[in-house]
Amino acid sequence: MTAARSDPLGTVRERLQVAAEVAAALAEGRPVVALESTLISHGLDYPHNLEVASASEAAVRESGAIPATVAVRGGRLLIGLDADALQALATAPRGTVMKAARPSLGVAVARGGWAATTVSATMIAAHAAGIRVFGTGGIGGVHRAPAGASTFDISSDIDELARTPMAVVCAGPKALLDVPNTLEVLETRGVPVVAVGQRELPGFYARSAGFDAPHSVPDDEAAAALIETHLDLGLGSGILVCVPVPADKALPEGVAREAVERATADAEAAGIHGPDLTPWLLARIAAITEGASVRANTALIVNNAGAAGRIAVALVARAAGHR
Ligand code: PSU
Ligand code: MN
Repeated sequence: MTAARSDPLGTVRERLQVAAEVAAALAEGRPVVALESTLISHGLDYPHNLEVASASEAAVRESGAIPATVAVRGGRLLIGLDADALQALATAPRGTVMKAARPSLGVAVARGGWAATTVSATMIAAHAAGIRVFGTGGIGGVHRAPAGASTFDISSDIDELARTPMAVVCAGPKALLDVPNTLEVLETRGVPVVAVGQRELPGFYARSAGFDAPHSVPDDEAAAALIETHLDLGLGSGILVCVPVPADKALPEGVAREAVERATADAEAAGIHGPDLTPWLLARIAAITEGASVRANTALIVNNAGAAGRIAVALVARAAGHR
């Protein structure tokens, strides 16, 4: 006990409940990919949420890695959900599942019951378990402020990326954010942002945010090489890997922008703030685009899971090559 307490992550580790398959893969140095659960409980509706979660796990397996969906249940941080647990989380009535981020993780653990993990909470749990690659849809960032104003609504995902050394694979900062300001804060906090397969920053619903990413690499293999170097430097920060949404499911630039602007104005008028804002905006954008945003969101989540799997496999192969 004393030894565990001297480790700053000891207390998180003590709360982990790692699925047998995931534990075996980690012990043998095989590739594992963490997946988040807020998109299951707060991002998509049943049965679509379960289909996307299952398809993401399948995409990770197809790449040769083991998926580990992360959530909180009964005061434990689950690393890897079996089919029954995924089903239970996906069908839990709205409002019964907490959204757990770094600031609310203690509350979620103390409360018992189910909590879904955002990017920040998933990073905390996955890193404590020894996982280096995490696939998600979009990260939280700096929200948009009304014209002429500034906002303090900056997701704890940003700070987590600054302090937790792992690769997070996403489709670019969500279009519903203030993307330029999100990039500024990531830069300030020491988080490299790299686009895969193109110079431009992926724009979540659209393939491009309309400007170049800070860095870019040609493919997953090159992404793995960069991740390895970044993590080897021991800087302490994570790295944000941005993969464009599949072309056939992308929303045209103008459609995405218009939907985001309308939804943001509606949220402002409805007085939505705090952790409720991101799920509210996602639902509003889905209504405005008549489901097209959900098709894009689905495609990019599954696509990112596959990319994260290939990157995790490449990282393990590189480590074996150095021995
Ligand atoms: N991207 C999606 N759907 C989601 C989210 C991201 O397509 O549901 C979630 C992620 O879990 C992310 C969180 O970490 O939204 C950010 O919430 P906030 O802005 O409140 O920090
Ligand atoms: Mn917020």
